Amino acid sequence: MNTPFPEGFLWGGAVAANQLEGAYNEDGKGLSTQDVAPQGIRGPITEVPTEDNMKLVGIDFYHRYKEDVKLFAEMGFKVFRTSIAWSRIFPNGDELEPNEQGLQFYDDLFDECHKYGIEPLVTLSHYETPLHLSKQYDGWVNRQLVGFYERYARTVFTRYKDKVKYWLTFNEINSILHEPFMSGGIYTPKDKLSKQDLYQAIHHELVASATAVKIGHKINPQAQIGCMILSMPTYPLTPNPDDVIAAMKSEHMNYFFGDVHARGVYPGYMKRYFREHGIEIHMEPGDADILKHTVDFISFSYYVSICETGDSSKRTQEGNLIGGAPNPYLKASEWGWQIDPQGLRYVLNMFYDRYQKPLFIVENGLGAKDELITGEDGVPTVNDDYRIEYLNDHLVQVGEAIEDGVEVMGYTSWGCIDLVSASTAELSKRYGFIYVDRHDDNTGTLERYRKKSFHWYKDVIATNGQSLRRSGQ
Ligand code: BGP
Repeated sequence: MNTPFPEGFLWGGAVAANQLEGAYNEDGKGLSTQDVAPQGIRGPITEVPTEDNMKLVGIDFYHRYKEDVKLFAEMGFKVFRTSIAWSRIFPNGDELEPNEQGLQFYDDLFDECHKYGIEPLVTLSHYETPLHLSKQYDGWVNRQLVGFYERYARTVFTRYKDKVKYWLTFNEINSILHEPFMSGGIYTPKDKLSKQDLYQAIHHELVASATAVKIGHKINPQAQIGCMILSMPTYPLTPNPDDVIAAMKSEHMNYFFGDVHARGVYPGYMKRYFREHGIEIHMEPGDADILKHTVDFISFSYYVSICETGDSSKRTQEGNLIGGAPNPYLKASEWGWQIDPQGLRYVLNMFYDRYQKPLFIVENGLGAKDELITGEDGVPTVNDDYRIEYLNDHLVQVGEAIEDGVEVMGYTSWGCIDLVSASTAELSKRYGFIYVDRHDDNTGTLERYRKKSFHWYKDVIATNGQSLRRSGQ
């Protein structure tokens, strides 16, 4: 077949527990940081869960996963990325014994995937620290979190040894720089959090991540354990060297996380940053050795690229968590995220040049408003040509990167079934191939319907990418 995608390429889709499972207080689950964040990342948090929090119900995946996995199988998924809700396994996070009902749920889910030959790809921590760890310990600022996370990781690695081969340690680990509560469970408000505490928290996560790699390999030598980075290629706004250096510095802030995960040491530019900002990372004996347990592969999300400039008055763009200056050559989504398919080829090359490790694109997609219509067969559907175009153009660029020699393990498009948005907590920001009848005012039947993109993606997978259309074709 005339396709750049290698045989065995892992096609699939991605979700996160807190954005679709619902059942936030069932079967012994404890509260997580998401259960008190009804308005998404930047909104205020509440004392207790409130009814307007769409995530409490999600799309009721907890009770409907069999129907959903069947639909994924119909599309031909080879892999399904989801996360384990830490607070289902350790409701408060600091218990000594896990919650059996929580463990059983994921046993059943992974069995269901295997029934159809779908390999689970599991994120240990996807924006949902147990709330107790956040409130009582201030999240990852506290060194004790390393031990709690280790116990959790050991528990699930052991339990799912024969069911899960691919693991990710922290979702978009670098997002803690911008969203310390959601990403790092840090309860101290962002404007009161010192750089010292922030970078100490990051150190704890990096140590925890490397510890997970170490124990994961011990428990199952076949396990493939990766880090997960929010990628955002940064272009200089102009050829002005000030802009070029500003772009380089911005890239460093994100590469820092990949560098430690892939090379096992702190890079020189971060040591300089620490010196210049009066930050002293407290390292315990053994930390430097632990960090040497580097990841098997690098995974990342990709939605947008940004521009950087030395002139801070030009930095206005709203992007996926990280701002920047708008790129005059690119169009944006309805939520202002600039669309740049070639940026994906670029970032794949950059990561591969830097690390020479296999790469996995574990998030990419278009959040858009969909209109449910009656299809020719009388069944409701969505004509989401805009989503097809977005995904097609990005996948063509993945093919280009593979032609460039980049080793790409797979691609899981974000929100393969409609779910609650992380940044805005809306359901109307839809990414799925499968439409879910649920709305921002909490109404809806929760019925599932195949969109046009469902059939399109099925074809892409069946032909291993041969059906993708390059522009002009
Ligand atoms: C990433 C998160 C996901 C996801 C995605 C889309 O940052 O890892 O959890 O939600 O972005 O973002 P949003 O849901 O805000 O549109």
